[in-house]
This record gives sequence, structure tokens and C-alpha cells, in this order.
Amino acid sequence: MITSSPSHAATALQDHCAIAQSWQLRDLFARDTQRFQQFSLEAAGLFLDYSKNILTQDTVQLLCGLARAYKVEAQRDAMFRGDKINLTEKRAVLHTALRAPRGTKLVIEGRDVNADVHAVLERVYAFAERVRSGAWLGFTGKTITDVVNIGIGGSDLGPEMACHALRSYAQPTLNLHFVANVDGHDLDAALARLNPETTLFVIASKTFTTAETMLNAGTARNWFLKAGSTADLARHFVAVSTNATAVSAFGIDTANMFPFWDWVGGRYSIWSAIGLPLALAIGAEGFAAFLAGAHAMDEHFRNAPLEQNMPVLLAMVGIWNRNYLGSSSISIAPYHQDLSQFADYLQQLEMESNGKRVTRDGTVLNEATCPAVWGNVGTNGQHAYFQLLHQGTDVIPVDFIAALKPNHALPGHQPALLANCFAQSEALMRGKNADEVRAELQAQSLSETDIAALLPHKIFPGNRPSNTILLERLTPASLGALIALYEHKVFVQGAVWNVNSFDQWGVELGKVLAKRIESELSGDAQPQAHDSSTNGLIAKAKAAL
Ligand code: G6Q
Repeated sequence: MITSSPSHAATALQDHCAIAQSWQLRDLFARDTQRFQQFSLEAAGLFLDYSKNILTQDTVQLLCGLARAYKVEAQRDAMFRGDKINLTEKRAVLHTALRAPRGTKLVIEGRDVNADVHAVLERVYAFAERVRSGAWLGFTGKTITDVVNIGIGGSDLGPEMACHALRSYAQPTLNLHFVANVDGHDLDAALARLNPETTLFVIASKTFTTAETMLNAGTARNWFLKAGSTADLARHFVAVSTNATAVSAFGIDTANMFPFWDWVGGRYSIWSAIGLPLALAIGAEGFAAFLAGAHAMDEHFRNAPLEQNMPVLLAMVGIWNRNYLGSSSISIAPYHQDLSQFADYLQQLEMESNGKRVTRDGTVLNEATCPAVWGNVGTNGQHAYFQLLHQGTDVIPVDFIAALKPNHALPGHQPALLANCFAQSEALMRGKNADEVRAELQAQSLSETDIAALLPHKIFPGNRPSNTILLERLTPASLGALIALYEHKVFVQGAVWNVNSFDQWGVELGKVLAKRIESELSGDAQPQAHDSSTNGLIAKAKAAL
């Protein structure tokens, strides 16, 4: 295999794209009855159909050539090996080590990472079992009925999404709540439904310094102390963090702290002790299956050739749509109610990882990086924004995600759901041309004048790309594989865009300014130091507070 330079590979794709722009998906399907077989594959229990993208085998070859030119395989191996690929933070990126089976050798800076990971997992599992079985008692001797995870960003989105996705597997006697927002409405609404005697708070923060989490945790502690004593805190507050000193200063016994490591990025941390709420919900066996599903995808990503590598293909098709065909956003459409938070989760995973404007060495990029990621469950989205997907002026590729078998037993719903999912990708691909619309209107005996007036409104341009990802059923293992698929997609895209996917400096400026404004809001002096808009808004708030 001859690997060309990145610029050669990109030029070859640009030339190819000049031709591909005239292709119609309808024609590609008409010409090749094997298209579905050619552009689909199975890995780690997931099935990906990417045939409804504007591409041929040549396109796939050229895209894999681009990935090779950017040394995606070597970059992937460096990540799995524990090299410090997060250059700006000088850290390894080892979420894959969190799901490696016991006994997988990995030594980083003299520490046996696998032994550390499994030692914490044992503690997480043992604690989860004590709470689930009712052996862990609150300060008045009652069993725990409610768990509140207080955390934000990566310390919230993953556990909340996964607990919702796997609710069919959850212990029904344990209610899970997630509080993230510094907006007091969030915590207030949760506390209003809770009894301090039967509530367990999980304070989840890698740094244990995040302003929102610390404020919410402090308020929760004060709420608890109206009922219990400081000595009782140990039965109702546990922490997940890398910062033992801050956990202890907050008043949580470090015996009740579940650690993780600096090589676990927030948005990649669901596999670590940050997944404690999920372990509480689905138990040790379920959590182990979740890790095993992700590990199966890791093995596929490490070993499959690029042309048959699901994360690589998902990533490179995304790059084709973004950098060559010019789409600026992608929509995520899970046809599964339990995945209702999956688009939000991917929004952070993709946009915080690859929403970057400079290369790893700091050079300003000329090409586009991460598209905006958004979406909602089908069929709800069909009655809201799918109009724009079908007939809007932007072409927005869609990832459809569905499970073949449901986790419920209600008759009739699953065929209706899947029919809608498949119909949407067919409609986006085929569209409806002027001849088809005219024939339809003529069949309804409309006058020629009415047909002429209606016709342009009823045309669907079609040729709009989509992927369909099928799961046999949404289970802990298939959810693990699905998340890992997208993590590795993000990795491959970051490798080709040549950005650091593992830092997030873009969230810092607002944090610093908010601190200053917060002190101005509570102080006496009128704000002067900002622009007139910010000064004006602060003054209005001061008058109201
Ligand atoms: C994720 C980000 C970010 C982080 C939160 C919470 O990759 O780093 O979303 O998870 O800011 O941080 P803490 O866990 O430190 O509170």
C-alpha cells in the first residue's frame, strides 16, 4: 500500500469530488443492486449501513488514503499505548484502558494501569451492591431510595444518558436524579421530591473545583444538615474525583471517594467511577457488560483494516460530507425513546473534542473541522424539524440509530417505529422530482393552474446523505459498543483534521469573566469595566437582586 502525503490525498479527493457532485443517490442505487451489501458492515454487534451517502468504492479508497496519509493507524496505536497525545495538557488519553479486561498489561509511569482500574471497579461494584441490596443504610436506619448525581459536563451527560438508555435494566426501587445546572431551579426541583433520610448524593467532579458542582454540592449538604448531623454526612455523600484533598475538605470521608485518573477526559469518563450512577442502576453485571461492549469495539477499531473499520468509515464519510460536499451540521436521530439524550451526549463528545480552529502545533486551520451536532428522537423530530432536512436550503447528513428488537412488549409499536426510520432515510435519499409530483397531482384531478402553483412546494430534492446504525437490541453491551464507535469516530476525525481532540480551552474565557461579574453582582459598586451592553445588563440585574 503506497501512502501519499496529506496534501496529495486531499487533492485527489477534491478532483474526485468535482465529479461526485453531479451524482444522484437514486442513480447510484439503480445502477448497482449490491450497493447495500457493498457499503455496510457489522462490528461488535452493531450494523452500519452507509450506502445512502454520495460515494462509490473509489471514494472510500480515496478517503482511506487520506486517513493513511494522516497516519491514523499510528496515531490510534499511540493512544492505546498511553502516549501523551493530549499535548496541551501533557496527558495520555486512556479511556480504552478503563474497559480492558483484567490482566491486560499496560504500565504508565511505573503504574500498572489495569490493576488500578480493576481495583476501583471492584469498589464501585461492591458499593453499588450494598446500596442496591438495601444493606447501605441512611442515618435513621432506612434504605436508600434516591440517588442524586451532582456533576456537570462530562461528569453528568454520560451517566445521565446511559442511565436513561438502560432504564429497562435498572433496579426499579432506586430513583436516579441528575443535577448539573448552577441555576437553582435544577437542584430545588430535585430536593423538593426528596427525603434526606433515604437520599444518597454522588458528588461527581474530576477536579472537585468546578463552580457549578461545588455550589450545588454545598447547597445539598446544607439541605441535608437541616435533618442530619455532620457525622451523618458519611452515609449520604460520596464522591467521584481525582482530587482527594478537596473531597476531604468538603467533608466527604475519602473512604467514600471513588478515584479516577488525569488520563481520563471528562467527556470520555462514563467508563470510570463517573459511571457509578449507572452501576447503581444496572448492577455490577450490567456495568461489566457495558464495558465489554465498548472493549469489543476497541478491538475492532485496533485490528480491522481501514476499509472495513466501522469507526474509520463513519469518520471518513463524515469528513467527505463536511470538507468536500460542504455540510455544516449533522443530525442524530435515534429511533429509540431510551436514547433520547444520546444527541446531547454526542454534542459534547464531538463538538468539545473537535470544535477547534488550530492544529496540534498551533497553526490556524484553513479547512472546516467539527460540524454542529444536534438532534432528537424519531419519530418526534419528524413532526418538528425534519421539514428542513427534506426541503431546507442546507444539506444536513443524518445518523439514524435503531434497535431491531424493543425492550417492551407492546404490540404494533416496533414495526411502526422502524417503518418511520427506514422511510425517512429513503425519502431523504430518493426525494420526489417534478415528474413524480405532477403525476401525483394529476391523479388527484387537480387543474393545471393548481398543479403549477403547488408543484414547486411538493418537490423534494433528495440526494441527502444518511447513515443507519442498527443494534439487535439496546442492551448494556450494545450501548457500550455504540458509544465507543462514536468516540473512535471523533478520534479519527481529530487525527485527520490534525487537532487536539482532548483539550477544551474554549470553555475557559467565559468561566473567568463569570467569576468577575459574579463578584460585581454581589458588590456595592456599579460595574464600569465592561462594554456598555455588559455594564447595562449587570446594572439591571443588580437592581433586581
Ligand atoms: C469534558 C470537559 C468538561 C468537564 C466538566 C466537569 O471533557 O472537561 O465537560 O467534564 O467541566 O468537570 P469536573 O468533572 O472537573 O467537575
